[in-house]
Amino acid sequence: MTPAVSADTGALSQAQTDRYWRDGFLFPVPVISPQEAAGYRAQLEQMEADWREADLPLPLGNYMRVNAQCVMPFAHDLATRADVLDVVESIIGPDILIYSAEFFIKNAHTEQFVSIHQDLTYWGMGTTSEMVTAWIALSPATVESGCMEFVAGSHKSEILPHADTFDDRNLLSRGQEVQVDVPAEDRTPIVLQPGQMSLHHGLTIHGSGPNRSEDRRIGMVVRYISPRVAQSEADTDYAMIARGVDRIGNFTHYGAPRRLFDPRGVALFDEIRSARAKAMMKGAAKRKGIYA
Ligand SMILES: O=C(O)CCC(=O)C(=O)O
Repeated sequence: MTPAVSADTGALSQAQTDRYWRDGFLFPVPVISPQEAAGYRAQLEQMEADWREADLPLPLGNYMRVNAQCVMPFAHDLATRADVLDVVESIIGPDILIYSAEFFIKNAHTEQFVSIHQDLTYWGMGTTSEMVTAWIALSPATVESGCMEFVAGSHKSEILPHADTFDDRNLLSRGQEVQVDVPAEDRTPIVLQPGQMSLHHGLTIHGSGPNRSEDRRIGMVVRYISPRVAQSEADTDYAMIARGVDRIGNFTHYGAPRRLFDPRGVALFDEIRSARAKAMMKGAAKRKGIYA
């Protein structure tokens, strides 16, 4: 079990960062209290109740699944908390951009899953190590509820061949699956309690199974990048400054949403979605799901 982050600075210890770079992931890292996690979950579920039937340009699930930081103030708030950013800074340095905040939710007793994949496959960012994903648990992520599984050391490989499945139960944009066999003994279950997070590298092979538990499995996933990351597939790309400065200018920046689904945020969401579709759907035989 990974010890708590250092009490004085909030940064990871040298042993923890060494472990991240050795394995391609690190967990559990406690970042917020279980009570705070329950508070974010309550805001999320209130939003779902209030906006599920609302007249939004896209289904509510699209706004939850990517770029929630554009339209949901509570998602922006959690993604920019100092306790989270202090940890992220230990991996990618003091200048931190939010690329996307995403809710990966599996309802109780459902068949939804995430096929094993490497995140960077369709991001148009090459094999950069200057991005890290934080997966923050807002409910228990256990083997029973379908927690993620990581393959230690797999971040040291290149981007491996993936095949699209477009399976409706798959939470990924194109149901992409890495074309390698991963024996069960090579998979580490990433068990997290509410308020804990895991970190993973963009090349780490990972996936997750169905939720067989009585509760929803809710993770808020934040993709953080350094300003040095560059987009090479999409014509333009966007990111939000969470900490520090961007002296490079590879991304168009934008501000925090003022309220849930304010029109400016909704328009921005669609602008980003359209721009990224070129990279995210590159080579896909069909357009389906988030980037359709
Ligand atoms: O939440 C999951 O089960 C998978 C999430 C995932 O693929 C990711 O965070 O990159």
